[in-house]
Amino acid sequence: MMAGYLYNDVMIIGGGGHAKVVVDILTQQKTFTVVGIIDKQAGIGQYIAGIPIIGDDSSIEDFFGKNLINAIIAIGDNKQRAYLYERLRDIGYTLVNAIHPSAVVSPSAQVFSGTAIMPGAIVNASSLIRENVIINTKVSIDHDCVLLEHCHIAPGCTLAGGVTVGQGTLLGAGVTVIPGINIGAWSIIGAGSVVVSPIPDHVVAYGVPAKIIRYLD
Ligand code: JB2
Repeated sequence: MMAGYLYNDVMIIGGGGHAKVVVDILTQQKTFTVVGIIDKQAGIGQYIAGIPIIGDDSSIEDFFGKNLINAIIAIGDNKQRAYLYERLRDIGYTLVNAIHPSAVVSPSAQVFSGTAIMPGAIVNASSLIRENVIINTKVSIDHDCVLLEHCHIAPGCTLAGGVTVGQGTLLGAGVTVIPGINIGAWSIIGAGSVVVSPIPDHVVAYGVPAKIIRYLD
C-alpha cells in the first residue's frame, strides 16, 4: 500500500462473504476507495473481491494515521463485530457507513457510524439506526424503529413501525415483527419467525408466533 493516506480511503476488517457485499456497496456508493482488507486467515498477497489483503489484526494499530483513518467492520458475527468496532474506535479510526444506492433511507432517519445497509433495504421516517448495525438485503424497517448497536437484521425481515431491537441481537432471515414490539439485547430470533410479543435479552426465540426456546449465557 502506498505511503500517506487519503481522507476517502477505507479499509475493511474481515474478508468473507459479508465483506464481498460491503466491497460492492462501497464501490457503488463512490464516497470511499477501498484500499485493503484486514483478515484473520487470508494472507498478504491474496485478494478478496479484487481488494488486496493488507494484513491481520496485528497491523490495525500500525496503519492508523500513517496510511488510513477510515474503516468498516464487515464480519457477520455480532460479538466479533462489536469487539472490533470498539477496538478501532478506541484507536481513533472513523467507522464509515456502507449504504447501497438502491437502499431507501428516509431523510428523517438517523444512521450512526459503521453501519451497512444492503441493496433494496428501506429505512422509514424517524427511525434510529445506531453504530455497527447490519441491515441486510431487502429488509424493511418502518417508521420510528430503533436498532441498537451491533444488531443484525438478516435478509428479507420486515419490521413494522415503532419496533426496538436491542444491542447485538440477530433477526434471522425473513423475520416479521408487528408494531411497537421491543426485542432485547444479544438475543437470536430464528428465521421466518413472527414476533407478536416482547422478547427479553439473551434468549433464542422462534416460531409463528415466536416463543422463547432457550436462554443464552
Ligand atoms: O477477529 C477477526 C476475524 N474474525 C473472523 N479479525 C479479522 N480481521 N478477520 C476476522 N474474521 C474473518 O472474517 C475470517 O477470517 C473470514 O475471512 C471472515 C468471515 O467470513 P464468513 O464468510 O465466514 O462470514 P461473514 O462474516 O463474512 O458473513 C456471515 O455474515 C453475513 C452477514 C455469513 O453468515 C454471511 O452469509 C452473511 N450474509
